[in-house]
Amino acid sequence: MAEPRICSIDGKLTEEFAIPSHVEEVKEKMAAFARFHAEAGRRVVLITSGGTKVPLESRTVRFLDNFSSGRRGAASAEYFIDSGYAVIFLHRHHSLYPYTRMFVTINMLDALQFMGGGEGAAGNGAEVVVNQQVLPNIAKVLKRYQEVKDGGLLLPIEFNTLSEYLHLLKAAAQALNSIGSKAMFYLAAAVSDFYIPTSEMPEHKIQSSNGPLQLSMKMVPKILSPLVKDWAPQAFVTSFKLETDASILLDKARGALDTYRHQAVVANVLDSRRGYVVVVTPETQAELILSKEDVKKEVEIEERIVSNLTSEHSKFMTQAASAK
Ligand code: 9Z3
Repeated sequence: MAEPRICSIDGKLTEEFAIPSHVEEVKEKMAAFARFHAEAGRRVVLITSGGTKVPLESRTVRFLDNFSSGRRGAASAEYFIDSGYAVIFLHRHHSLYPYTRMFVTINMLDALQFMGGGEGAAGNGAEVVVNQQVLPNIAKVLKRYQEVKDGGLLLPIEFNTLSEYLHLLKAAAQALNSIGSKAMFYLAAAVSDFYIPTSEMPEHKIQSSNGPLQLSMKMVPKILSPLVKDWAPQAFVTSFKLETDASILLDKARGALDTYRHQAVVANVLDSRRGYVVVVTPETQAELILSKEDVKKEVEIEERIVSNLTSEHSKFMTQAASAK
């Protein structure tokens, strides 16, 4: 019998990528979050962050992953919130997280001091104090984190596998569609271009006794296309373009804008990504560079990226309003 033809990306997503059981519940949460903040006059940005995990076996022992730490997404979330946005943070489980990102390399037990007291051998109720030399800026960061939490300005959503990422991004796009041009997408996650469909994946651990492993992987559908055309057509969409060869970067970024007809591409090279990016729009090209002085003052490039994009977003919203 002939294989059923899967014509659309929607069809492909449903057929080839397992749908996470909680996707509808998460979609409702994201829609309520977007409606609430839009009614309060806030813009909402959906940030994707971190790498994706592509399993090689259905009872997964091995998988393909990539370098992304999630720092770009986590830092940007903080700057978007500082600029008045509410943030949906769609991030890879255990990748860097806004506010806590500054402390992940610190051993928590080195940062705390046991002061005695408490009851019994377990010391329940004992006094424990924070060593602020080990956790620099902890008071300032904690204060800000609590304000953000109390204000309900950050909605974290986790993904782990490529399938979860794809379905949750689709759900997010549909959830944000109702707030029109107030929505921004900031697609900083490093998403795999290749995968093994469930139907072709071995169930059990691949045996090394069978000799060297040859993998044949399919292309992951270009999700930017339906996102821009169908799921959230009124939103401001920023994608990221990563290369290791700087000489092809800008052509690739322009190519993406021509193909998908979205609003902006942040172009970056792997090794220089913390200090240099180019924000490309159909009409403009802005080079953002951190000077030595900036680095000394611990300025982060995400602050510049967010500042550039929020003003592009403002122009976009004004144009959308005047076109009505
Ligand atoms: C990026 O280019 C991000 O800036 C980084 C940030 C992943 C480099 P970190 O997480 O790094 O702070 O360690 N993201 C998009 C990468 C990507 O896979 N882009 C695709 C491409 O270039 C298109 S969506 O083809």
